[in-house]
Amino acid sequence: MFRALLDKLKLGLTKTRNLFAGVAGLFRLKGRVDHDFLKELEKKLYLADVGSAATAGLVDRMKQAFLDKEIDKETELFVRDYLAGLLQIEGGRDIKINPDGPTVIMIAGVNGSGKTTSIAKLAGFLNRDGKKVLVAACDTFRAAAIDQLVIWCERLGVEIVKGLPGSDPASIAHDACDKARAKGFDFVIVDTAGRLHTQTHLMRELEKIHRVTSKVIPGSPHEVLLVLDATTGQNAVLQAENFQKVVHCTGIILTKLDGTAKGGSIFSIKQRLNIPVKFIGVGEKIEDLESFDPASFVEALFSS
Ligand SMILES: Nc1nc2c(ncn2[C@@H]2O[C@H](COP(=O)(O)OP(=O)(O)O)[C@@H](O)[C@H]2O)c(=O)[nH]1
Ligand SMILES: [Mg+2]
Repeated sequence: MFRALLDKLKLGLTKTRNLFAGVAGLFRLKGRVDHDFLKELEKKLYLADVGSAATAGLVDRMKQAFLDKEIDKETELFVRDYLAGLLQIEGGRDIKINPDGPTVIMIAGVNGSGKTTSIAKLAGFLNRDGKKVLVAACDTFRAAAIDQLVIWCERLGVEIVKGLPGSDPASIAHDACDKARAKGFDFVIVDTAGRLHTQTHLMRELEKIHRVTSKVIPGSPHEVLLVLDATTGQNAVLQAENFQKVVHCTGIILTKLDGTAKGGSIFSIKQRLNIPVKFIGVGEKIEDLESFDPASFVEALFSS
């Protein structure tokens, strides 16, 4: 991994790194992998929010492979590889691309999780890569949500399809997909509301947007990315399980990792939901979105 990228990731993960320094520190000790060491490892992983199932699994494997052996580089590498392995999913980080036309990415998540900011970051990311991006402002529930997206798009020089506050989100999604197909856009990114009158209402609306896009562009949305706020820790898992019941989410954008020491909860989120984390948010600026790579993530947590 490029030094500059690793340094940026380390900076974004400062708070979580402070906790993982406790884990990494154990491997700087002289001695053997004995029961005290394993107990201490278990405690430190637990404190780092890795979650009980992942922690128990790791400590157990460590015991089988290294009991009574010297604590050295190899034991540390084992832990790093194990943790990175927990986050690995085949083809995990790639966006599924539509070979026959625009790729539709639908963004879901509760209010305040960072959907709109992540859309701006993602649009910027794709735009810099030379892709033609169209944004659909389908969070029509709050006028401010539309304005926020308009401002981002102006700044980025990215086109947006929007309607009046309170208008039907599915019809905006429809218009955006239509336009993208007709004008040869590479991507359509669809913003959605995070809260309506009721949970049922919200979920029905998401289903409807989903249905409408697939009618205009068959096979779409190609990705449904669920935005989860890392600062909420285990609560994020519950939110995700609720969303999964209605729309099949294909990936996660885990935001606000810069603002929390709970970054270790990524391990239990991934284990419980078994959907890949595709992007992580490490700040409020447009460039603070990273394509997620398990090995680099773990390296950033462990390296001094
Ligand atoms: N520190 C930090 N703040 C973020 C990040 N992503 C989003 N935010 C902030 O979280 C707040 C809510 O974001 P917004 O995109 O409006 O959430 P939405 O309601 O889901 O659309 C805003 O103040 C954002 O600046 C991140 O990765 N790091
Ligand atoms: Mg929003």
